[in-house]
Amino acid sequence: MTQTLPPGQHRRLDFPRFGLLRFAQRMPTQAPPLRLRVCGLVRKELWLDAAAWAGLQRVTLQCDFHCVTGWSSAGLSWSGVRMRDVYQALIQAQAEPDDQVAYVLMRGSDGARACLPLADLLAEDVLLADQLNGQALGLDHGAPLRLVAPAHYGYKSVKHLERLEFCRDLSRYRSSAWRFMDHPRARVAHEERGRWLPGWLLRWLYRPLVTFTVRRFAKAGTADRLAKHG
Ligand SMILES: Nc1nc2c(c(=O)[nH]1)N[C@H]1C(S)=C(S)[C@@H](COP(=O)(O)O)O[C@H]1N2
Ligand SMILES: [Mo]
Repeated sequence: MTQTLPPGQHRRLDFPRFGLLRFAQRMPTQAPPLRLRVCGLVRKELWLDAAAWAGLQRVTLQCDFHCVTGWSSAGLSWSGVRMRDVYQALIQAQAEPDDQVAYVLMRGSDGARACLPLADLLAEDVLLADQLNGQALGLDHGAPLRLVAPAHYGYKSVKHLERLEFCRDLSRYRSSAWRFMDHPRARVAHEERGRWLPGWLLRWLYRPLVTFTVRRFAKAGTADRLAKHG
């Protein structure tokens, strides 16, 4: 947890459900059992479930969360397993990714997509999280499993994670958002909000959308729960 925020971020006291507007309505109705497909440039496809990483060390990580639109939530506590451990203990051993793999494409069960360089995914602070602030992860924040990559803008931290596709490059990747909004790395410290346009401009363009988006996501989440669970 940091005292000062990265460039262009302002603090929120809550941690709102958030994303591109079209995903507001697509929250899964029930968390399916955790099942993560590992595919792409691998010798053997793999489906990982909770039993598969039962032997891995569980970790809890305190960090701030930074959305590309400019809001940050401080001091969240995520628990799960390190992506690095999953990669080294399970994926390398059982799926045998090709030596040329440089990127990983991620997909959530609501259809949201993101990519990151493999090297970024293997950083010490990248988790596959199933708990937030000591509680099982709720549907609003990505149950049953989400990525948490605190050094990158929130759009890389895919919720309801169901697929990791290993690739040589980004030629097969279609981003969820317009391309100018999607930076291949999106490092917060470098203000890599998107491509082609400078960070300060994107920040200024996004800012008016935040309140509206937070309301839409909150409303869709609540309506969904009421419809499904009475
Ligand atoms: N599957 C999925 N993952 C997603 C999103 C989404 O809409 N769907 N939104 C992204 C964005 S833009 C942000 S800021 C964070 C928000 O996480 P939260 O809803 O848990 O606050 O999730 C990211 N991961
Ligand atoms: Mo975001």
